[in-house]
Amino acid sequence: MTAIPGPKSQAIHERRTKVVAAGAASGFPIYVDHAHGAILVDVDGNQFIDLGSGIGVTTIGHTDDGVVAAASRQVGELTHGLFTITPYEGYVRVAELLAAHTPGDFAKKTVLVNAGAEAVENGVKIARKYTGRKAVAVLDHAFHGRTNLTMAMNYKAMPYGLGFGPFASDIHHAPNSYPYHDGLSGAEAAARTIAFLEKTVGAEDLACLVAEPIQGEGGFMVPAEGYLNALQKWCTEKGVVFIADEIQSGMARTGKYFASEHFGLVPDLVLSAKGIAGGLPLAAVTGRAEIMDAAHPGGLGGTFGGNPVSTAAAIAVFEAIEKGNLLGEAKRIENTLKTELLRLQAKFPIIGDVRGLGAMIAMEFVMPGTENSTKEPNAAAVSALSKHAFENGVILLTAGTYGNVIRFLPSLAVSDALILDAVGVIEDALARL
Ligand code: PLZ
Repeated sequence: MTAIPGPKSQAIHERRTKVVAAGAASGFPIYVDHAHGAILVDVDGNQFIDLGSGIGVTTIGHTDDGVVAAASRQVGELTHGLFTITPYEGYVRVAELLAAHTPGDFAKKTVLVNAGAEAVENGVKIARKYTGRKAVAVLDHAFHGRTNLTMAMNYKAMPYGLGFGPFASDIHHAPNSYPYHDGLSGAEAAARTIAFLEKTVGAEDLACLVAEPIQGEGGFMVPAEGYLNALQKWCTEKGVVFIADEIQSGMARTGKYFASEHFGLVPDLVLSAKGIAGGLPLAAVTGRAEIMDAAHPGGLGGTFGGNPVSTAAAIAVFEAIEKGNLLGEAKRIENTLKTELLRLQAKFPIIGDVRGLGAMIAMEFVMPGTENSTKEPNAAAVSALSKHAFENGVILLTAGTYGNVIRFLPSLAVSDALILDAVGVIEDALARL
């Protein structure tokens, strides 16, 4: 409708620069008016194909009819109860749904909180109380949040941590599995991780290992086969709580309720957030009843955790996944998108790797070489591609420790036609580049 950004977006942007903290910077200078399915409409009437879903939040689509109806009904009935004071059924129902859909056939319990970082915090808290141990292990290239503890758990200092310390102590960063770069088998990569933890921490001191089954901000690394299983086995033998951070990879995103299922993993605790409530803030720690119940009554809580409107929306999300066969839709998206991206990779050698599962797919960009491409990160290509896509109506997110990954997190409501439309824009951008 207008040049991007349009005049109305520009006017809001001008006001924003005076009153919004610089730290809360935005990736794109358009202001969204409304959205539905996989389409965002800005205040100037421009439409964008949204391949990011607000970093994997509107997994079942923007303003899904079921979520809108459930949340709207709930707003008129009860907006706040504070579950730990005067409880309500929605919280219990979400805990039942999480117990049913997280991996593992054993008694499970849940605590609901507001956001992903708070779920990570609570997972660690519970693991420490259960084990009586203090140390926490994470993997290289991880992202776990922006609170003090979770900043210490992130791999990347800039922009997440730099200057914001001192950080929580006793956090140990172990090497991960990154098949495109390390070339290690799952067993070899796991032996390296375990050797590191045994040497530098000692299993006896470790309360938990927190791992993203497919790393999100780090660049959608799918670990080598058997890697996570070997880590879980080691954790079980050593009494270390294995926590799967499924905040980005969970809730049907990869074609299973939780990405752990692709690997046959049964984590002790599973962390959910992002897609769980269709855009409303909600997060959860779900896991083995005996571990969850280690936290004493009154030891877990928070004013807004498990808000009634968010829990009503979450129940509608679980219904939508079942009714719309969204696990199947994630596989459809994987087929369409991966086929197209592999075609682009064959044409443009700066696409070093195409990887991911379901609607969590990425391309890693590398520098051209004289004969073959190198594996050196090419962040410039990623910024140029993302900029061109944006100016041509496609919201594309970047990722990766070196900023050289384009990640696709479309809603499961995105049609093949929209995917192909967006790929056309990407192909055009790559040809120009
Ligand atoms: N764990 C695996 O992906 C959030 C970060 C957005 P919150 N990822 C998006 C940003 O710029 O801060 C995330 C994640 C994984 C934890 C978190 C943290 O979740 O809901 O953002 O706190």
